[in-house]
Amino acid sequence: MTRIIAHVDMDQFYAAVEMRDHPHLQGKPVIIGSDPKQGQGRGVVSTASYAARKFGVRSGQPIRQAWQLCPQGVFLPVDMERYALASQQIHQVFQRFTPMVEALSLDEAFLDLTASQKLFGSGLEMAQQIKRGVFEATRLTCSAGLAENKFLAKTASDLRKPDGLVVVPTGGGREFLAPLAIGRLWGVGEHSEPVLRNLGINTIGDLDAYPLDALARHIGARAAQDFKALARAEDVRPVEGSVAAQSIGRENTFEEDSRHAPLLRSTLMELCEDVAHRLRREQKEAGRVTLKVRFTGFETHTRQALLKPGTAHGPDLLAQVRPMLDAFLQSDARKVRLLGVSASALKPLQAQVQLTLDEGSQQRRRLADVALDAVNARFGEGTLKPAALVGPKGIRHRTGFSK
Ligand code: TTP
Ligand code: MG
Repeated sequence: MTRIIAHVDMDQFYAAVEMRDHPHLQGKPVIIGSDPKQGQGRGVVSTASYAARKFGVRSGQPIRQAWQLCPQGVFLPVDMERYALASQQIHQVFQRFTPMVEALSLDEAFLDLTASQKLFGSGLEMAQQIKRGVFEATRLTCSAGLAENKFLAKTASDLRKPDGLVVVPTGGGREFLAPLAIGRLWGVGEHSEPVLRNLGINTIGDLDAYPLDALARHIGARAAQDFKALARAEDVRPVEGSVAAQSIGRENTFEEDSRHAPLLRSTLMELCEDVAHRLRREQKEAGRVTLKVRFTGFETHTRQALLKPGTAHGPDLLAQVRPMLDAFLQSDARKVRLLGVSASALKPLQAQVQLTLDEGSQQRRRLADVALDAVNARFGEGTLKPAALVGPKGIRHRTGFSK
Protein backbone atom coordinates (compact mmCIF):
# COMPACT_ATOMS: atom_id res chain seq x y z
CA MET A 1 0.00 0.00 0.00
CA THR A 2 1.34 3.42 -0.88
CA ARG A 3 2.19 5.42 2.20
CA ILE A 4 1.47 9.09 2.76
CA ILE A 5 4.29 10.67 4.73
CA ALA A 6 4.51 14.33 5.65
CA HIS A 7 7.61 16.11 6.84
CA VAL A 8 6.91 19.38 8.64
CA ASP A 9 9.62 21.86 9.58
CA MET A 10 9.12 25.27 11.17
CA ASP A 11 10.52 28.28 9.32
CA GLN A 12 13.52 30.06 10.95
CA PHE A 13 12.16 28.60 14.16
CA TYR A 14 13.86 30.34 17.11
CA ALA A 15 14.07 33.59 15.18
CA ALA A 16 10.41 33.32 14.18
CA VAL A 17 9.33 32.94 17.81
CA GLU A 18 11.34 36.05 18.73
CA MET A 19 9.89 38.07 15.85
CA ARG A 20 6.36 36.96 16.71
CA ASP A 21 6.79 38.05 20.32
CA HIS A 22 8.66 41.25 19.45
CA PRO A 23 6.99 42.53 16.30
CA HIS A 24 9.48 45.40 15.84
CA LEU A 25 12.04 42.69 14.94
CA GLN A 26 9.95 41.53 11.98
CA GLY A 27 12.06 41.43 8.83
CA LYS A 28 15.25 42.41 10.69
CA PRO A 29 18.45 40.35 10.71
CA VAL A 30 17.85 38.48 13.97
CA ILE A 31 20.57 36.14 15.21
CA ILE A 32 19.88 33.76 18.07
CA GLY A 33 22.80 32.22 19.90
CA SER A 34 25.63 32.97 22.28
CA ASP A 35 26.54 36.49 23.37
CA PRO A 36 28.71 37.98 20.59
CA LYS A 37 30.49 40.26 23.12
CA GLN A 38 31.31 42.92 20.53
CA GLY A 39 32.96 40.32 18.33
CA GLN A 40 34.91 38.64 21.15
CA GLY A 41 32.27 36.10 22.15
CA ARG A 42 32.71 32.36 22.03
CA GLY A 43 29.97 29.93 21.12
CA VAL A 44 27.83 29.62 18.04
CA VAL A 45 24.76 30.78 16.16
CA SER A 46 21.68 28.66 16.87
CA THR A 47 19.70 30.15 14.05
CA ALA A 48 19.38 33.30 12.01
CA SER A 49 16.34 34.97 10.47
CA TYR A 50 16.13 34.90 6.70
CA ALA A 51 17.15 38.59 6.64
CA ALA A 52 20.33 37.65 8.55
CA ARG A 53 21.01 34.68 6.26
CA LYS A 54 21.32 37.15 3.38
CA PHE A 55 24.54 38.29 5.09
CA GLY A 56 25.84 34.73 5.16
CA VAL A 57 24.94 34.04 8.80
CA ARG A 58 24.17 30.34 9.42
CA SER A 59 23.33 27.91 12.22
CA GLY A 60 26.43 26.45 13.81
CA GLN A 61 28.68 29.33 12.75
CA PRO A 62 30.93 30.90 15.40
CA ILE A 63 29.04 33.88 16.84
CA ARG A 64 32.12 36.10 16.24
CA GLN A 65 31.92 35.38 12.55
CA ALA A 66 28.22 36.27 12.55
CA TRP A 67 29.14 39.55 14.24
CA GLN A 68 31.65 40.30 11.50
CA LEU A 69 29.27 39.36 8.69
CA CYS A 70 26.32 41.23 10.13
CA PRO A 71 27.29 43.81 12.78
CA GLN A 72 23.89 45.49 12.48
CA GLY A 73 22.16 42.20 13.42
CA VAL A 74 19.93 41.93 16.47
CA PHE A 75 21.66 39.32 18.63
CA LEU A 76 19.45 37.50 21.12
CA PRO A 77 20.07 34.71 23.62
CA VAL A 78 18.36 31.34 23.30
CA ASP A 79 15.08 31.35 25.25
CA MET A 80 14.42 27.64 25.26
CA GLU A 81 11.32 27.76 27.40
CA ARG A 82 9.40 29.72 24.79
CA TYR A 83 10.63 27.62 21.91
CA ALA A 84 9.75 24.43 23.78
CA LEU A 85 6.27 25.78 24.33
CA ALA A 86 5.78 26.44 20.62
CA SER A 87 7.19 22.99 19.94
CA GLN A 88 4.67 21.42 22.29
CA GLN A 89 1.88 23.29 20.55
CA ILE A 90 2.87 22.12 17.08
CA HIS A 91 3.14 18.56 18.31
CA GLN A 92 -0.36 18.81 19.73
CA VAL A 93 -1.54 19.81 16.25
CA PHE A 94 0.30 16.84 14.69
CA GLN A 95 -1.28 14.46 17.18
CA ARG A 96 -4.73 15.52 16.02
CA PHE A 97 -4.00 13.96 12.66
CA THR A 98 -2.09 10.82 13.59
CA PRO A 99 -0.39 9.16 16.54
CA MET A 100 2.39 8.18 14.13
CA VAL A 101 4.54 11.24 14.70
CA GLU A 102 8.33 10.99 14.74
CA ALA A 103 9.82 14.14 16.22
CA LEU A 104 13.28 14.86 14.84
CA SER A 105 13.87 18.02 16.82
CA LEU A 106 11.87 20.78 18.48
CA ASP A 107 10.67 22.12 15.16
CA GLU A 108 10.55 19.16 12.83
CA ALA A 109 8.67 15.88 12.52
CA PHE A 110 7.61 13.11 10.21
CA LEU A 111 3.93 12.14 10.20
CA ASP A 112 2.58 8.94 8.72
CA LEU A 113 -0.82 10.01 7.44
CA THR A 114 -1.66 6.81 5.57
CA ALA A 115 -4.37 5.67 7.94
CA SER A 116 -5.71 9.19 8.53
CA GLN A 117 -7.16 9.66 5.04
CA LYS A 118 -10.54 8.25 5.98
CA LEU A 119 -10.92 10.84 8.70
CA PHE A 120 -9.28 13.92 7.26
CA GLY A 121 -9.26 13.63 3.47
CA SER A 122 -6.44 13.44 0.97
CA GLY A 123 -2.77 13.91 1.84
CA LEU A 124 -2.84 17.37 0.32
CA GLU A 125 -5.91 18.35 2.31
CA MET A 126 -4.29 17.06 5.51
CA ALA A 127 -1.05 18.90 4.84
CA GLN A 128 -3.00 22.11 4.32
CA GLN A 129 -4.97 21.54 7.51
CA ILE A 130 -1.80 20.82 9.46
CA LYS A 131 -0.16 24.00 8.20
CA ARG A 132 -3.25 25.98 9.12
CA GLY A 133 -3.47 24.29 12.53
CA VAL A 134 0.17 25.05 13.28
CA PHE A 135 -0.35 28.69 12.37
CA GLU A 136 -3.54 28.98 14.41
CA ALA A 137 -1.86 27.42 17.44
CA THR A 138 1.39 29.39 17.27
CA ARG A 139 1.13 32.25 14.74
CA LEU A 140 4.22 30.71 13.17
CA THR A 141 4.63 29.31 9.69
CA CYS A 142 6.03 25.96 8.73
CA SER A 143 6.96 24.23 5.50
CA ALA A 144 5.73 20.78 4.61
CA GLY A 145 6.63 18.07 2.15
CA LEU A 146 4.29 15.24 1.24
CA ALA A 147 5.43 12.04 -0.43
CA GLU A 148 5.41 8.28 -0.30
CA ASN A 149 8.55 8.04 1.84
CA LYS A 150 10.60 9.92 4.40
CA PHE A 151 13.51 10.94 2.20
CA LEU A 152 11.24 12.44 -0.44
CA ALA A 153 9.04 14.18 2.13
CA LYS A 154 12.00 15.76 3.91
CA THR A 155 13.62 16.84 0.69
CA ALA A 156 10.32 18.32 -0.49
CA SER A 157 9.66 20.32 2.70
CA ASP A 158 12.95 22.16 2.25
CA LEU A 159 12.35 23.30 -1.32
CA ARG A 160 9.89 26.16 -0.90
CA LYS A 161 10.66 27.68 2.47
CA PRO A 162 9.11 29.67 4.02
CA ASP A 163 5.46 28.64 4.30
CA GLY A 164 5.93 26.07 1.55
CA LEU A 165 4.02 22.94 0.65
CA VAL A 166 5.54 20.60 -1.89
CA VAL A 167 3.82 17.39 -2.94
CA VAL A 168 5.76 14.64 -4.68
CA PRO A 169 3.26 12.61 -6.70
CA THR A 170 3.25 8.87 -6.02
CA GLY A 171 5.67 7.18 -8.40
CA GLY A 172 7.20 10.54 -9.35
CA GLY A 173 10.03 10.52 -6.81
CA ARG A 174 12.89 9.68 -9.12
CA GLU A 175 11.90 12.40 -11.56
CA PHE A 176 11.45 14.88 -8.69
CA LEU A 177 14.94 14.17 -7.34
CA ALA A 178 16.84 14.13 -10.63
CA PRO A 179 17.46 17.88 -11.05
CA LEU A 180 18.33 18.53 -7.39
CA ALA A 181 21.90 19.27 -6.28
CA ILE A 182 23.81 16.20 -5.15
CA GLY A 183 24.34 17.78 -1.71
CA ARG A 184 20.63 17.18 -0.96
CA LEU A 185 21.08 13.41 -1.00
CA TRP A 186 21.06 12.02 2.55
CA GLY A 187 24.54 10.98 3.57
CA VAL A 188 26.33 13.21 1.09
CA GLY A 189 28.39 15.57 3.21
CA GLU A 190 31.53 17.65 3.32
CA HIS A 191 33.73 14.69 2.42
CA SER A 192 31.76 12.88 -0.22
CA GLU A 193 30.37 15.87 -2.09
CA PRO A 194 33.72 16.99 -3.60
CA VAL A 195 34.49 13.36 -4.54
CA LEU A 196 31.17 13.04 -6.36
CA ARG A 197 31.49 16.41 -8.07
CA ASN A 198 34.95 15.40 -9.30
CA LEU A 199 33.29 12.47 -11.00
CA GLY A 200 30.95 14.90 -12.76
CA ILE A 201 28.07 14.01 -10.45
CA ASN A 202 26.42 17.36 -9.72
CA THR A 203 22.80 16.37 -9.44
CA ILE A 204 20.95 13.42 -7.96
CA GLY A 205 20.00 12.47 -11.54
CA ASP A 206 23.71 12.31 -12.44
CA LEU A 207 24.24 9.83 -9.63
CA ASP A 208 21.20 7.81 -10.65
CA ALA A 209 22.72 7.44 -14.12
CA TYR A 210 26.27 6.67 -12.91
CA PRO A 211 27.29 2.98 -13.10
CA LEU A 212 27.19 1.32 -9.67
CA ASP A 213 30.57 -0.47 -10.03
CA ALA A 214 32.41 2.69 -10.93
CA LEU A 215 30.75 4.58 -8.09
CA ALA A 216 31.63 1.82 -5.61
CA ARG A 217 35.32 2.09 -6.54
CA HIS A 218 35.33 5.72 -5.44
CA ILE A 219 33.12 5.78 -2.38
CA GLY A 220 32.86 2.14 -1.31
CA ALA A 221 30.26 -0.50 -2.13
CA ARG A 222 27.96 0.21 0.79
CA ALA A 223 27.69 3.98 0.28
CA ALA A 224 27.35 3.49 -3.48
CA GLN A 225 24.41 1.14 -2.99
CA ASP A 226 22.72 3.39 -0.44
CA PHE A 227 23.11 6.50 -2.57
CA LYS A 228 21.86 4.74 -5.69
CA ALA A 229 18.76 3.50 -3.86
CA LEU A 230 17.98 6.98 -2.54
CA ALA A 231 18.50 8.47 -6.01
CA ARG A 232 15.84 6.02 -7.25
CA ALA A 233 13.62 7.40 -4.45
CA GLU A 234 13.68 4.09 -2.59
CA ASP A 235 13.31 4.52 1.16
CA VAL A 236 11.35 1.98 3.15
CA ARG A 237 12.11 3.31 6.63
CA PRO A 238 8.98 3.57 8.75
CA VAL A 239 7.94 6.65 10.68
CA GLU A 240 8.90 5.71 14.22
CA GLY A 241 5.82 7.13 15.85
CA SER A 242 4.94 6.81 19.47
CA VAL A 243 1.67 5.00 19.72
CA ALA A 244 0.23 7.33 22.33
CA ALA A 245 0.37 11.05 22.94
CA GLN A 246 2.80 12.13 25.64
CA SER A 247 0.39 14.62 27.10
CA ILE A 248 -3.18 15.80 26.87
CA GLY A 249 -3.77 19.51 27.21
CA ARG A 250 -6.15 22.29 26.55
CA GLU A 251 -5.80 26.04 26.53
CA ASN A 252 -8.01 29.08 26.49
CA THR A 253 -7.03 32.48 25.15
CA PHE A 254 -9.28 35.18 26.54
CA GLU A 255 -10.99 37.51 24.16
CA GLU A 256 -9.68 40.31 26.37
CA ASP A 257 -6.82 39.88 28.81
CA SER A 258 -8.31 39.55 32.27
CA ARG A 259 -7.69 39.63 35.99
CA HIS A 260 -11.26 38.85 36.89
CA ALA A 261 -10.77 36.07 39.44
CA PRO A 262 -14.17 34.34 39.00
CA LEU A 263 -13.65 34.20 35.24
CA LEU A 264 -10.10 32.87 35.59
CA ARG A 265 -11.15 30.25 38.12
CA SER A 266 -14.16 29.01 36.19
CA THR A 267 -12.05 28.82 33.05
CA LEU A 268 -9.46 26.83 34.93
CA MET A 269 -12.13 24.44 36.14
CA GLU A 270 -13.49 24.01 32.65
CA LEU A 271 -10.01 23.27 31.34
CA CYS A 272 -9.48 20.66 34.06
CA GLU A 273 -12.81 19.02 33.34
CA ASP A 274 -12.05 18.90 29.66
CA VAL A 275 -8.57 17.45 30.10
CA ALA A 276 -9.95 14.87 32.51
CA HIS A 277 -12.68 13.97 30.05
CA ARG A 278 -10.14 13.43 27.32
CA LEU A 279 -7.98 11.35 29.65
CA ARG A 280 -10.93 9.08 30.33
CA ARG A 281 -11.84 8.88 26.68
CA GLU A 282 -8.33 7.61 26.01
CA GLN A 283 -8.46 5.32 29.05
CA LYS A 284 -5.56 7.17 30.65
CA GLU A 285 -4.76 8.73 33.95
CA ALA A 286 -2.19 11.42 34.57
CA GLY A 287 0.77 11.37 36.93
CA ARG A 288 1.53 15.05 36.43
CA VAL A 289 -0.43 18.21 35.76
CA THR A 290 0.94 21.46 34.35
CA LEU A 291 -0.58 24.90 34.56
CA LYS A 292 0.37 27.45 31.94
CA VAL A 293 -0.27 31.15 32.46
CA ARG A 294 0.47 33.69 29.77
CA PHE A 295 0.33 37.29 30.84
CA THR A 296 -0.33 40.35 28.71
CA GLY A 297 2.72 40.76 26.49
CA PHE A 298 3.15 37.01 25.91
CA GLU A 299 5.39 36.22 28.87
CA THR A 300 4.50 32.66 29.76
CA HIS A 301 5.01 30.68 32.95
CA THR A 302 4.37 27.07 33.78
CA ARG A 303 4.14 25.17 37.05
CA GLN A 304 3.85 21.44 37.53
CA ALA A 305 2.67 19.12 40.25
CA LEU A 306 2.82 15.38 40.65
CA LEU A 307 -0.47 13.53 41.05
CA LYS A 308 -0.36 10.70 43.54
CA PRO A 309 -2.21 8.54 42.87
CA GLY A 310 -2.67 9.19 39.17
CA THR A 311 -6.04 10.58 38.21
CA ALA A 312 -8.47 11.24 35.36
CA HIS A 313 -10.79 13.29 37.52
CA GLY A 314 -11.25 17.02 36.90
CA PRO A 315 -11.42 18.17 40.54
CA ASP A 316 -8.14 16.34 41.31
CA LEU A 317 -6.42 18.32 38.57
CA LEU A 318 -8.07 21.52 39.75
CA ALA A 319 -6.98 20.94 43.34
CA GLN A 320 -3.37 21.17 42.12
CA VAL A 321 -3.57 23.99 39.61
CA ARG A 322 -5.95 26.33 41.41
CA PRO A 323 -3.44 27.28 44.17
CA MET A 324 -0.80 27.72 41.46
CA LEU A 325 -3.03 30.20 39.65
CA ASP A 326 -3.74 32.07 42.88
CA ALA A 327 -0.01 32.28 43.57
CA PHE A 328 0.64 33.67 40.08
CA LEU A 329 -2.05 36.29 40.54
CA GLN A 330 -0.63 37.32 43.89
CA SER A 331 2.91 37.67 42.63
CA ASP A 332 2.13 39.32 39.30
CA ALA A 333 -0.17 42.29 38.74
CA ARG A 334 -0.55 41.87 35.00
CA LYS A 335 -3.65 40.61 33.26
CA VAL A 336 -3.86 37.05 32.01
CA ARG A 337 -4.00 36.38 28.30
CA LEU A 338 -4.10 32.60 28.29
CA LEU A 339 -4.60 29.71 30.68
CA GLY A 340 -3.67 26.14 29.86
CA VAL A 341 -3.84 22.83 31.68
CA SER A 342 -2.08 19.72 30.51
CA ALA A 343 -1.81 16.23 31.89
CA SER A 344 1.31 14.14 31.38
CA ALA A 345 3.08 11.06 32.75
CA LEU A 346 0.13 9.15 31.30
CA LYS A 347 -0.66 5.59 32.34
CA PRO A 348 -3.51 3.25 31.54
CA LEU A 349 -6.58 4.11 33.62
CA GLN A 350 -7.33 1.69 36.50
CA ALA A 351 -3.69 0.99 37.13
CA GLN A 352 -3.81 2.41 40.64
CA VAL A 353 -7.35 1.86 41.78
CA GLN A 354 -6.28 -0.70 44.36
CA LEU A 355 -3.77 1.68 45.84
CA THR A 356 -6.26 4.33 46.81
CA LEU A 357 -7.16 4.38 50.46
CA ASP A 358 -10.59 5.85 49.98
CA GLU A 359 -11.68 3.39 47.37
CA GLY A 360 -15.42 3.79 47.91
CA SER A 361 -15.49 7.49 47.17
CA GLN A 362 -13.00 7.01 44.34
CA GLN A 363 -15.40 4.54 42.74
CA ARG A 364 -18.34 6.88 43.15
CA ARG A 365 -16.43 9.68 41.50
CA ARG A 366 -15.50 7.40 38.64
CA LEU A 367 -19.15 6.45 38.19
CA ALA A 368 -20.17 10.12 38.16
CA ASP A 369 -17.49 10.77 35.54
CA VAL A 370 -18.71 7.88 33.44
CA ALA A 371 -22.29 9.20 33.58
CA LEU A 372 -21.16 12.69 32.66
CA ASP A 373 -19.12 11.40 29.74
CA ALA A 374 -22.00 9.26 28.52
CA VAL A 375 -24.52 12.11 28.54
CA ASN A 376 -22.08 14.44 26.82
CA ALA A 377 -21.27 11.84 24.22
CA ARG A 378 -24.98 11.34 23.52
CA PHE A 379 -26.17 14.95 23.54
CA GLY A 380 -23.05 16.90 22.73
CA GLU A 381 -20.12 18.30 24.70
CA GLY A 382 -21.10 20.63 27.48
CA THR A 383 -24.64 19.29 27.99
CA LEU A 384 -23.75 18.30 31.52
CA LYS A 385 -21.18 20.11 33.59
CA PRO A 386 -20.21 20.10 37.23
CA ALA A 387 -22.49 22.60 38.98
CA ALA A 388 -19.71 25.09 39.58
CA LEU A 389 -19.15 25.45 35.86
CA VAL A 390 -22.65 26.59 35.07
CA GLY A 391 -21.28 29.78 36.50
CA PRO A 392 -22.42 33.33 37.02
CA LYS A 393 -24.35 34.92 34.19
CA GLY A 394 -22.89 37.85 32.38
CA ILE A 395 -19.38 36.43 32.21
CA ARG A 396 -18.49 35.50 28.74
CA HIS A 397 -15.28 34.03 27.57
CA ARG A 398 -14.30 32.69 24.27
CA THR A 399 -13.43 29.03 24.18
CA GLY A 400 -10.89 29.24 21.40
CA PHE A 401 -9.29 26.14 22.73
CA SER A 402 -6.36 24.44 21.16
CA LYS A 403 -7.04 20.77 20.87
P1 TTP B 1 16.32 24.22 11.54
O1 TTP B 1 14.97 23.71 11.17
O2 TTP B 1 17.51 23.58 10.93
O3 TTP B 1 16.43 25.77 11.19
P2 TTP B 1 15.34 26.92 11.27
O4 TTP B 1 14.01 26.41 11.66
O5 TTP B 1 15.88 28.01 12.14
O6 TTP B 1 15.31 27.46 9.79
P3 TTP B 1 14.63 26.78 8.50
O7 TTP B 1 13.55 27.73 8.11
O8 TTP B 1 15.73 26.74 7.50
O9 TTP B 1 14.14 25.44 8.91
O10 TTP B 1 16.51 24.16 13.09
C1 TTP B 1 15.45 24.43 13.99
C2 TTP B 1 15.96 25.17 15.20
O11 TTP B 1 16.95 24.38 15.86
C3 TTP B 1 16.60 26.49 14.88
O12 TTP B 1 15.67 27.56 14.84
C4 TTP B 1 17.61 26.63 15.98
C5 TTP B 1 17.97 25.21 16.38
N1 TTP B 1 19.29 24.84 15.84
C6 TTP B 1 20.40 25.00 16.66
O13 TTP B 1 20.29 25.41 17.81
N2 TTP B 1 21.63 24.68 16.15
C7 TTP B 1 21.81 24.23 14.86
O14 TTP B 1 22.94 23.99 14.45
C8 TTP B 1 20.64 24.08 14.04
C9 TTP B 1 20.79 23.58 12.61
C10 TTP B 1 19.42 24.39 14.57
MG1 MG C 1 13.16 24.68 10.75
